[in-house]
Amino acid sequence: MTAFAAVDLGASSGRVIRAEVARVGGERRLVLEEVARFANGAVPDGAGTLRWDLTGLFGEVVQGLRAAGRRGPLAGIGIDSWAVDYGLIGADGALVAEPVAYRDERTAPVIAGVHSAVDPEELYRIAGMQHLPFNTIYQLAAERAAGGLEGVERALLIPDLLAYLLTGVAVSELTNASTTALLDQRTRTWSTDLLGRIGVRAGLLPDVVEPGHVIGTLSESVREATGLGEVPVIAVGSHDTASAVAGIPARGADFAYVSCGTWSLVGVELTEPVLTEASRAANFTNELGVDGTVRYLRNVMGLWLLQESQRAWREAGDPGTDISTDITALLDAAARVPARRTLVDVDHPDFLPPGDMPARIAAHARASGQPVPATAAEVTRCILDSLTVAYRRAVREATELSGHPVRVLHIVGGGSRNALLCQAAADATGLPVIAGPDESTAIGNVLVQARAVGALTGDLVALRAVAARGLTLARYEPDPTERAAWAAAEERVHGAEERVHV
Ligand code: LRH
Repeated sequence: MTAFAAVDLGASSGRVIRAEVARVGGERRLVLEEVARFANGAVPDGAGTLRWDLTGLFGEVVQGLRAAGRRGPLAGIGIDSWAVDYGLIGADGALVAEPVAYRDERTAPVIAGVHSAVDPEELYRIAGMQHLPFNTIYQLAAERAAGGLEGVERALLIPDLLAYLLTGVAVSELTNASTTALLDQRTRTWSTDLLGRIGVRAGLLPDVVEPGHVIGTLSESVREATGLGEVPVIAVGSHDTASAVAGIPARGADFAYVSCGTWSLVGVELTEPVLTEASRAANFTNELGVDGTVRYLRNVMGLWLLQESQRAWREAGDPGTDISTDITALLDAAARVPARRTLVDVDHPDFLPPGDMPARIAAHARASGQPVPATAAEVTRCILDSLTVAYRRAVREATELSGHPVRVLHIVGGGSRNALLCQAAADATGLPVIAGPDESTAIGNVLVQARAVGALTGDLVALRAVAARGLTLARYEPDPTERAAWAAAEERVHGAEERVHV
């Protein structure tokens, strides 16, 4: 038996999972145990900038590793988190400030300037990223414009930053590096050309390493704080979506996926990027994955809309909406609301920053002449139906633009437990949905570590087969009588798009 710790940080919570590669009846399988869970969230600092409490998160990670180590020795530690954000390291080797969070609006004034230095068509041909206002290229341009890069030694993406704090070694892990829009898809390394054009010195970002690379071992102070020995910190698919997709229990290649958490990442897995103008226009991204794979997907706004709605209801403390804090009761009530009554374009930029989502949804409903969702259940139904429309559209366009055949839709992550959403996704796409596991990110993280130290062998298909053993997955068959209604719903949302001005 060999055990690993997977540190998985999401935008709303983080966890440390201890995973054993065990032998059960002559077969290898993974046995996971969550040893620590803690809240996360971006909060405005005194100057109104949204920041992550990285120092607090690091403390939680250290405590989580301590808890993992108490249960027995560890053969590796792997870290994954949300993409695009970074922390800056000064000449003294310490963090300059808590990292700015991607929902902060600091990039708005610099995007046009970046696009005049590199036009978006050329940028896509080099880096292959969906245009998102928070891509690291814009964040670094904003940072530089504000003088924030002066005297800075390194910029480290969040998992690389945590690995640095654990080991003292600075690297840039490939999968997450690809989300910066500063990586050249052809060479799979930093584009010094792009960095130069936004005025960022090439050495700011450390050398790129592949998932499976051993970054270093725990520093002495971390060994003391965790009670662990010289455990290697191993680069995994450090972009959480890379690990989530590596952990999908797929049997072959002909699948689409929704990695469903704060975001919904919807697409297919390819062996080559699609860098065409049609793909750029459709806003599809080519994130790099484990073993040379490409995640060809669209970022769909995801359960963020529901998470923020729940926050608004909690803060309002309205007793009439008290089911809103109990997710099971809320989803039950939403299931009783008639389907597709009100639909919004979940990817509208209005929904990106934190704030009062029920009010923003109401404004969109009003502006497009639809019934305004009045109760928490109605708002929830509107969000889930609108997400389903976005899934239908993204799956269809991903297969059309890539030519990749798809036979089944895997839904992984926390949203895979949402039966209403999974059934709707099956009905809307016409594909059978296999739902689960919800901890596929931790699974993908561990698979890469286990192979790096020789506890598992084989390609991604073989690794996924190990992870799939012993899992109980739900299956949702598409109801063909629902298909036309979803097609009409998609038409309604995207036909109505131009008319919505709020
Ligand atoms: C999901 C995710 C997604 C990114 C976003 C910033 O957690 O990593 O893939 O685009 O966060």
